[in-house]
Amino acid sequence: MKLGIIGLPQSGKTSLFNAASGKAVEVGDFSQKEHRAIIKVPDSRLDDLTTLVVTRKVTYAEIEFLDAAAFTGKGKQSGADISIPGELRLMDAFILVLDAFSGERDPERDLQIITEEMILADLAVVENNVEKIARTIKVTGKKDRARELELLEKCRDMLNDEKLVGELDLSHEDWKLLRGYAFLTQKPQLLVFNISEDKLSDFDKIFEQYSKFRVEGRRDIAIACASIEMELAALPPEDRKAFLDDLGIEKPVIDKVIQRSYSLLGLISFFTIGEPECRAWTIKKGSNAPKAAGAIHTDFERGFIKAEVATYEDYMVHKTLPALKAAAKLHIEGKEYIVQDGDVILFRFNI
Ligand SMILES: Nc1nc2c(ncn2[C@@H]2O[C@H](COP(=O)(O)OP(=O)(O)OP(=O)(O)O)[C@@H](O)[C@H]2O)c(=O)[nH]1
Ligand SMILES: [Mg+2]
Repeated sequence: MKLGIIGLPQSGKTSLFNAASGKAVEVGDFSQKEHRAIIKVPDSRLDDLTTLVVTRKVTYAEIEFLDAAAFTGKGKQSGADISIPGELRLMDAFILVLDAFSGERDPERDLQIITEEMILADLAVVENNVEKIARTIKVTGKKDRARELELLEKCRDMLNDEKLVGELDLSHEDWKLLRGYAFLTQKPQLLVFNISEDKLSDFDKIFEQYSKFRVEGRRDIAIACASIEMELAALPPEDRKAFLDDLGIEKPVIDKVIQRSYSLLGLISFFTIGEPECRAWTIKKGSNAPKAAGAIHTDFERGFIKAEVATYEDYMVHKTLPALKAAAKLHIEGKEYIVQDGDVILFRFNI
């Protein structure tokens, strides 16, 4: 899973990237350089479960972050999508950073500028392909791409109305037909309002102020001070607590940013715990037990027999398999079982 950190120049993208990755890439250098990192998804449940067993290895879920080159807002003048890095089409979702710290920018307006750029870029894709497909249908007389053409025209109408492709209400089948176009305005977004250090105490008020931007399943928001988060990530773990206490924050906000983007992607975690490894595994929400087994190994999916499942909460109460069994908190589940976020699972399979 890949997340693109995007935004206007000097909005704090690289600072946020450093905070999330623990790297120390140069910030404020106007270099427009791209950076990449694999980020561990912080999960206190995995930390807790790990205390119950003697284990050699702890493995967190991971997502890939791309600190992308800035949007310049120049697409509008030129009428082309030159300012949009093509690689952004490969992202599963965006973390969109907005300058709410300098006092020189209006975050709402900046969001508008970025949205307009994305709309223009998507329109260019639509226009190109509408013509192409219409021609193919005309030349070959084959109607099998007629639905795709219809959908592209729907996309065009949306975009011309300055709406996002993601706002279309389409069936799963229809979305599949559009998948290859990788529309920027279809991807889920996490808006990060990057506030200054002295506003941290107004956190709740600011969150409230920007809550109107949230759209269930498509757009979420987070409030962070990227430069503070970056400083925090650079500290040795034993010094972080004092730093946080000083600022009056409970946990690094970056953890929340990562967790929110993870759930925005429609992802959940289940856990396996044991002596060789305690691990969080990533699956799409709604996956059944064999599919979850397949996240570990494809053979596990094919040879799936059953899953022995306990919730994280029950595991923390009863602590061992025999105790869970005795308390009737270990559930035997079959192929139809839909795995839930936080399940601790032992798979039985036959290969
Ligand atoms: N006060 C304050 N300054 C910040 C904050 N976030 C970023 N900055 C400053 O803003 C400048 C730009 O930060 P970067 O993280 O490099 O921003 P960017 O979006 O990566 O910039 P480009 O890659 O050049 O587009 C730096 O001087 C940062 O120190 C913040 O939360 N508070
Ligand atoms: Mg940068």
